Amino acid sequence: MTELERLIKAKIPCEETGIEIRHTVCDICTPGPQCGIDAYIKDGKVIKIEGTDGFPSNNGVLCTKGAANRQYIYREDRLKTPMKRVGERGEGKFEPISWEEAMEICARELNKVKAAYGPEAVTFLCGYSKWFRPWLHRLAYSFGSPNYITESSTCHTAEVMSYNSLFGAFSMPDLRNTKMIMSWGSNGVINSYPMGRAVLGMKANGGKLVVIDPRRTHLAAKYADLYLQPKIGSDAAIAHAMAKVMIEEGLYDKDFVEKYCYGFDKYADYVKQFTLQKAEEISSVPAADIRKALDMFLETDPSAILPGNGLTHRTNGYNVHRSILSLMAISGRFDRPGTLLPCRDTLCDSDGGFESLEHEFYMSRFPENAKPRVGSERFPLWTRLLHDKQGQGMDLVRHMEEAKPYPIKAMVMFGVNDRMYPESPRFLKALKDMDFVMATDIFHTDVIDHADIVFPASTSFERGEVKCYVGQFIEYTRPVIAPVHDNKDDVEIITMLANALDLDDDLLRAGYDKSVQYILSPSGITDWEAVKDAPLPVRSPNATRYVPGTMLKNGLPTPTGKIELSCSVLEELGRPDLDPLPIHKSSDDDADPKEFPFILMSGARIPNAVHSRTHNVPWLRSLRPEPSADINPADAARLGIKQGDTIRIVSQISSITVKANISSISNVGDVNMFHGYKEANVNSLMPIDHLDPYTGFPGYKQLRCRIEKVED
Ligand SMILES: Nc1nc2c(c(=O)[nH]1)N[C@H]1C(S)=C(S)[C@@H](COP(=O)(O)OP(=O)(O)OC[C@H]3O[C@@H](n4cnc5c(=O)[nH]c(N)nc54)[C@H](O)[C@@H]3O)O[C@H]1N2
Ligand SMILES: Nc1nc2c(c(=O)[nH]1)N[C@H]1C(S)=C(S)[C@@H](COP(=O)(O)OP(=O)(O)OC[C@H]3O[C@@H](n4cnc5c(=O)[nH]c(N)nc54)[C@H](O)[C@@H]3O)O[C@H]1N2
Ligand SMILES: [Mo]
Repeated sequence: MTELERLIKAKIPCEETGIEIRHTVCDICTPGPQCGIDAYIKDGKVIKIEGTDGFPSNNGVLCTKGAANRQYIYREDRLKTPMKRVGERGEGKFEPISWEEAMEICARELNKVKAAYGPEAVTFLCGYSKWFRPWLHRLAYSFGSPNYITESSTCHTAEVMSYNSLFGAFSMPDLRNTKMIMSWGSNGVINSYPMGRAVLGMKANGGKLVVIDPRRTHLAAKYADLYLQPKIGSDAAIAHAMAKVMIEEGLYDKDFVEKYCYGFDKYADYVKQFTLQKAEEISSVPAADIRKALDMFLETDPSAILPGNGLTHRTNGYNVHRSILSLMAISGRFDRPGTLLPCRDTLCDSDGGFESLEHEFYMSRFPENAKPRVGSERFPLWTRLLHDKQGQGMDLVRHMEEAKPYPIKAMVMFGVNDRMYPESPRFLKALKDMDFVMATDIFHTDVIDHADIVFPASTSFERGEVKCYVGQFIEYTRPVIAPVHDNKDDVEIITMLANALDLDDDLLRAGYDKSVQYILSPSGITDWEAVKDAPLPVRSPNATRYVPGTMLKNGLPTPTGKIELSCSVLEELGRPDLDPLPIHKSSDDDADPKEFPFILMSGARIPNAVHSRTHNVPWLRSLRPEPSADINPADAARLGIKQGDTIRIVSQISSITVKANISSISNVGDVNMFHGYKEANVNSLMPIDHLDPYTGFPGYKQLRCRIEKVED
């Protein structure tokens, strides 16, 4: 081997090898982390990646998914060119067409639907990807449709609703300054590395950790000072028992409650029935452990509860989440260092340290005299508590099927996968009845097969974009490679569509750089090219840090101006099925417990997958090659199931076949499985109406089922 061949084999970046390092970010995962990547490029191809040293979210490290980016971007199943459907919807027969022709067809068909049924008959829908959302949002409104909907109908928004109803603002525990964390249905070491690192950092500094999770997670087993393993969905009973002790023993913060809380008497009266013994009966957590967790929480100051999204994935999820936040309120742990602090959104759910014009960017285009959004009548609390103003997508399939209160006739979809929805096959079926369907994705999915016009989207390596990070940093990337195929990034696609539709919207039609710089103009940054050139994210001149105590001083942005232990919006709505108090509910489901004795928790995060998008990445798939469900050894022994046996999970509406993974991570009586697999779609088990009536959120983490061994 020559010296040069050796250098190339070792992927050494230098002039002789022609290998260059260019900087980008990972976009496989949730907003917040989006880690810095050094991409090694040779002859226009990515040959290796590393985490960027000094980058705020990852400082040189990449997780399993991030490390697999090279395989992700060069996947065989990528969409390679714009396409037009030639067979039936769902058949997957397409022919390539030019970008211009495809755009013309979209403009013509969307305008046809608008003329025949009104603009609201076109729904603009997007999945998990966040970076292009403000542009899609504005596109919907500029087109005249109020129906902008995202996967947030199942993700983070129920938590936002819970925070908004108590505090009037989304808040986060101040993990860096707290001395004790109660990680309640949250698993940062797998779900969000910056959060996980903060929790472990607190532990390393001598802080205390309580974990409350039905699954014996790595965090619970390895790091918790105290671990409570409740029955799935029993958490409100535990929270209320803690509140009762605090109130009856005078351990709550009386002055704080008097000054800042609304509805305390009603709440105190309600929680009276939850003795520690009753909470033990409901949750199976020993009363003494509940008491011990409470004492650890109260004896350490500051201390904080970190509740997870997963808590809201049940039909009483909003109340479970609120019952936990109420403990922060009555213990006076809000708006001071080390407790809960209100957050700010600069761009796409991340805080860059200043108020941007993002909200203004789309709301200024909100159509006059718009019809009610999808889901807004069925889920009035959703509409009332969200400042963000989008439809609740869990009513979309019903709306498409019934055409009530008005018809939906066309879909404009960006990165949508049916497997995120309960009873997923119904979404595909409803697509078949549309007049027109347009879809973009990076990969060829079942939804793509149901579209009339398809656009191939770019990965974060092939586009430039802005991200914001905790600590008030802004990152602005440039593409590090040319598009791998004839693909374009989502905002380019939106811009082309806005132009093809000839919308009266110069800013949207001007493209990404102009509009993102408008949105971020309050940052005080004027030389954006310098931000793009910077080796690491920069801080804006106008960035400020939130000063704890400001919100309490200025009055809370709730209708009563106080922290609401009883939700005043619900009191005013007066719906008998929506209780203003965070009530506990024992059963979640109308399935017969004798016929369906197990509780299925689907979608607790695993290290090697993000939803549906990574199941086709070979390195990631190799870590857990087959769809599998965790069942407790005691249940497995009772049913005669051995490790690796094939089992059937049966719900009221359907069944799937998977491998059994016998593990004490799952509690007795629980089954736990990840979602998004094409060959075993766990969401096909879930009835479309298995929803929380307050938020519209699906009960992903609590569904009755039974397990059957499949004989070979
Ligand atoms: N059973 C169960 N179901 C769940 C959950 C659960 O816990 N359990 N969790 C829910 C939650 S919280 C969420 S957030 C949803 C997420 O659910 P989805 O939104 O379905 O998430 P993904 O499968 O990651 O992404 C959807 C599609 O976007 C495509 N995509 C990726 N990047 C881009 C891009 O840059 N541009 C475009 N145009 N497309 C892109 C992917 O290829 C994929 O086909 O799932 C929900 N579904
Ligand atoms: N690796 C990976 N990371 C991800 C994602 C991914 O797909 N893969 N998705 C991202 C997205 S979109 C989101 S929304 C977040 C979700 O973030 P989280 O909500 O934090 O994630 P989950 O893993 O769904 O749930 C966290 C924990 O809640 C527990 N839990 C479930 N039901 C109950 C219950 O009834 N009571 C209690 N006490 N605990 C319960 C689960 O066992 C799990 O360990 O993760 C993000 N991070
Ligand atoms: Mo999510």
